[in-house]
Amino acid sequence: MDDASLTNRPDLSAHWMPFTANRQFKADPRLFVAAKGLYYRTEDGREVLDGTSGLWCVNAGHGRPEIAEAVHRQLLTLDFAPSFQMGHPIAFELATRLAALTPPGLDRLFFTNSGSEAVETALKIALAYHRARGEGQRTRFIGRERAYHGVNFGGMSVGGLVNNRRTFVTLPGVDHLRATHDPARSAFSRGLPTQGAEFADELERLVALHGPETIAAVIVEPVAGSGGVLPPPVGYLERLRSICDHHGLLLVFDEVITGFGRLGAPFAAEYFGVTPDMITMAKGVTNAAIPMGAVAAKREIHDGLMKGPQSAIEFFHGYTYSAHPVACAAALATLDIYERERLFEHAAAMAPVFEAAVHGLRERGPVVDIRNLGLMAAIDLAPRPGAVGARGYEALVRAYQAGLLIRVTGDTIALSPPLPVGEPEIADLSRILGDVLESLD
Ligand code: PXG
Ligand code: PLP
Repeated sequence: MDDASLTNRPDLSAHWMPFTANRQFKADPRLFVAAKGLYYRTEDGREVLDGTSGLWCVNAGHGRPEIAEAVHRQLLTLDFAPSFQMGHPIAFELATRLAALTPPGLDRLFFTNSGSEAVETALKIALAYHRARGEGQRTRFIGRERAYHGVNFGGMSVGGLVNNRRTFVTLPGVDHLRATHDPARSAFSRGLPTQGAEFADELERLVALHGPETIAAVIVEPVAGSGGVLPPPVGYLERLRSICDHHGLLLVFDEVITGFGRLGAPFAAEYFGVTPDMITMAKGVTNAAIPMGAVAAKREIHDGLMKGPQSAIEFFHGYTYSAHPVACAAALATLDIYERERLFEHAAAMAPVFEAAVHGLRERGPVVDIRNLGLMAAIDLAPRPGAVGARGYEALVRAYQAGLLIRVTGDTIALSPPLPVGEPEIADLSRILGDVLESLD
């Protein structure tokens, strides 16, 4: 760090940083000042390979001029239009484009500004839909342990990460399936674990416990992301689908991370060939250039709410910035890039290279498990006795210093490079990370 960059550094005290060890960070900050393609630039002028697509969101790589130009144009054409009782054309255009990308049948889109808001919206749609069908007693939700569904009260409640829950009250009437991770049988699985489809049968147990007629929806990430990249066992999602069908429960796939090519398909639903009733999405929809999220709902769900007099507002829900014109413009430009550059196909082609690279790190340090699917992977480190998370944090700092951005929660390293990643960058990523892992004591 040279002195000039230090004197340029702003005062760090007022910004209360999200999900950050604020005091530790501010004592030794890591600031990015620019980004292009697969690389960030730090305030001291170093290039850092983006091994995480920012926060699993910059799927097309950084600094895309097409998106910047679309945003600029839109701001000067129509910066904002009221979202309630007024409309603007590209919101409809974007909904139609997204409906063509989601699985057949899920062709009604409700826009939000984040994944957290998409989750709240999906839960509320489930309640409203059942109520409109005369099953208003279906108010319970089933989530899963180790799930992340954002930070608002609904998503936190169906989520299963203890640190997100322990300080706050959660909604009543929520139960959880067990997480599918089963290291005793499935450590170092490549792709889907072959064991564990029967974990889905817990849903039958919860249904029997609460009564099927009391449950509105089941929400799962097709591949748990924040909880540590936990691919579902072979057959698990299919089994959840059939239990939901049998008891009239809606199945929601939270695809905030798995959507937009992360698995080499538009959505995980297509990748797995399992069709949920709703999909929540965010992040990659705009390549993270402008915040946006959405819920794709089955047409029957939407149509089930289109009742009553024409003048009635059918669903009492929405955000000031639902379908914000600038976010819509960014999303349309992003979808164009995905299509033109065939980025989902490219991600599918790179997935085996990525799998081989990450599993090649098994002997390079205190590694106890490695999991992967598509362009997402996690490496579990053995916690240092008495200091859970210390090795993980050291790995983050050393990788950053060595020119690689990784994501760490506790002692789990997560990797999710931008979809245009090629063999040379995958090789760099595994070389740098291998050295970092070996340096850990
Ligand atoms: N659902 C899922 C499945 C997510 O992964 C959200 C909802 C919430 O989205 P917003 O846009 O409100 O953050 C997410 C977000 C990480 C990490 O490193 C993951 C997320 C966000 C920030 C960090 O694991 N996932
Ligand atoms: N709080 C107040 C006082 C508001 O007026 C509004 C919106 O009008 C909100 C919260 C919700 O904000 P948003 O629609 O951006 O989610």
